[in-house]
Amino acid sequence: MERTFIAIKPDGVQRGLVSEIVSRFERKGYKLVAIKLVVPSKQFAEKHYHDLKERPFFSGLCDFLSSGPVLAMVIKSPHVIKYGRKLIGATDPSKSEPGTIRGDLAVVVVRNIIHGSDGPETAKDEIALWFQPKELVSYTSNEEKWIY
Ligand code: RTP
Repeated sequence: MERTFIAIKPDGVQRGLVSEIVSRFERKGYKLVAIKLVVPSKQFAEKHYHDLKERPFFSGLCDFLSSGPVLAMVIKSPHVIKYGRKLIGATDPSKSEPGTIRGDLAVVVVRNIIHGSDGPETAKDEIALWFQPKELVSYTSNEEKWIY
């Protein structure tokens, strides 16, 4: 069983896409472990994107992430890290396949509406950055035996 961190960025929240995006993960069979709306500080955004600090767009990206509410969530399922990113689609929405979240709902890379952890280590670090352990809810639903 894997857990991954997903964030709907300020553009996705402002455009009213929260329910559309969350429902795509729920319909797939992924289980919600934690979910909250937060406005991250720029310093927090810099921590989240620390791997990109040498990139020319780093400051603008952190300004954007901290510009409004972000829907932060943790979802769990077998294969959720890699396959969740497939559902999200390529970073640049002009190259994302139709049927993916970015392919269907976004147009340009700087407004690509969603983030998903890119590997097991990143998922662990990002979950720990955004959530306290007590915010991660553990439960079993009857539906699970019909999904995996
Ligand atoms: P994310 O972390 O948000 O899921 O995106 P990603 O792994 O698909 O892409 P990454 O290369 O880690 O880039 C992080 C975010 O930076 C923004 N970006 N802006 N101005 C630009 O050329 C540019 N390139 C990337 C995007 O918001 C991307 O999601």
